[in-house]
Amino acid sequence: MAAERFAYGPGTALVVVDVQVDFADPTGSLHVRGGEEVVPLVNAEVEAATAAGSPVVFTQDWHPEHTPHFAADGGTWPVHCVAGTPGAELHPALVVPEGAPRVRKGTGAEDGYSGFSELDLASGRREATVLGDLLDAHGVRRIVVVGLAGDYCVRATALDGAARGLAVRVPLALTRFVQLAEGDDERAVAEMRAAGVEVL
Ligand code: VGL
Ligand code: ZN
Repeated sequence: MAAERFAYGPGTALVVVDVQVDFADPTGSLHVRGGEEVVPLVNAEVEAATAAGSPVVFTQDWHPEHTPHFAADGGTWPVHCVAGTPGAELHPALVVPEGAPRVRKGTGAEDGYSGFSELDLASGRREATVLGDLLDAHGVRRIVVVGLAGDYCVRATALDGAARGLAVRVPLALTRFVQLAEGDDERAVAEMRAAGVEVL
């Protein structure tokens, strides 16, 4: 794959999705296969973006102990990224520039796959996180979405970004997929491309 680099600058933000211990570390409770491999690559991207004056935003999956998002409470997933626990921390090897904003999602009874919004599973209502306003405040028109996982939070963030009218890029080298079902990676890529996301 071409190691093409996004032309970073103030109008372009780097959104680093959920590079947290539970996803990115082999000891994590919802380890995404190969997640640890993206950490140094994401670090290089953070450095390139920062050097060019791009805002860099970090998202964190940030759940209560009980949520319909977890299998134990009727949902899909093993318990992961419980607010304030070590598993919810950003991966210790991840470079986080001082003052870089963190957007926490899935904090209530929601599926918080997208960095931009949360879906309340009980009411079916979708509510915005601070990410959209934050990017607007910086005059951002383009985003690069990297991190974990390609078939869930990266995909949902990229789709929401495109729906907001942003130009969105997803470099596949900087993500990994959960693959609950075989082919989820290809389906996620196809869905993103169909929505106008540039998947590299
Ligand atoms: C995610 C599954 C459950 C993700 C979050 O960050 O992609 N996946 N919660
Ligand atoms: Zn989650």
